[in-house]
Amino acid sequence: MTLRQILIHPDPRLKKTCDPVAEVTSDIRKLADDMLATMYDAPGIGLAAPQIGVMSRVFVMDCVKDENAAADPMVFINPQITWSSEDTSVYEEGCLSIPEQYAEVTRPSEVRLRWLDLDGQTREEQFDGLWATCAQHEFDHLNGKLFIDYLGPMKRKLITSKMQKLKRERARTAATKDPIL
Ligand code: K2U
Ligand code: ZN
Repeated sequence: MTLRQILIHPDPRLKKTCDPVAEVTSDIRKLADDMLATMYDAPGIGLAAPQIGVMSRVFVMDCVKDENAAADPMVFINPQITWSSEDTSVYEEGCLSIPEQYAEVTRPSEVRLRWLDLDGQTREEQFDGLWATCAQHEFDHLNGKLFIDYLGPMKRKLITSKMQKLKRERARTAATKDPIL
C-alpha cells in the first residue's frame, strides 16, 4: 500500500463529478488499499477517491467508534443512495481536504446505499448515525460537493480564505526544504 497526498480545498478536482468504475480490477483494489491506508493515517473515518486526485466513483469508510474495537473498513464502488429518511440529524462535520475547519450540517438521519464491493458483488445496506452522515459526506465528494457548500456564503468564503493561506504557507515551507538550486 502507498500513502497518497490528500488534496486541499480549493482545488478544481474536488469540484468535479467523478466517473463510474467500468470494472473492478486489480488497479481498483490497489486504489482502495491506498485509500484505506491514507484514511487511517490521516486519521479519518472516510475518504473519497477525488480527495487523492483520482476522479473515480469510489469511497472508503470505517466509522468504528471504539478505537479498541476491530477495524471495519468498507469499500464502496459506484455507490447509489436508494433511499433517505425524512428525519434529519445535525452533525459537526469536518473534512480531510479542509483541515481543522468544522461546521454543523443537517442531513437525512438514515440512508440506504447500493454499491459494488471489491469482489464486484452488488451490496445494499441501510446506515444510521455517524455511518449515515459519513456515507453522505463521501457520496457528496463523488459529485464535487463539499460540506462547506451547505454553509452560508460568508462562512464558506472565510473557510476558503483560511485554506488558501494554509496552502501558501505549505508551499513556502516545501520551497525552503527543497529550494530549487
Ligand atoms: O471525507 C472526508 O474528508 C473524511 C471525513 C469524513 C467525515 C466527515 C464528517 C462527518 C463524518 C465523517 C473525515 O473523516 S473528517 C474527520 C471526522 C471524524 C469524525 C467526525 C467528523 C469528522
Ligand atoms: Zn470530506
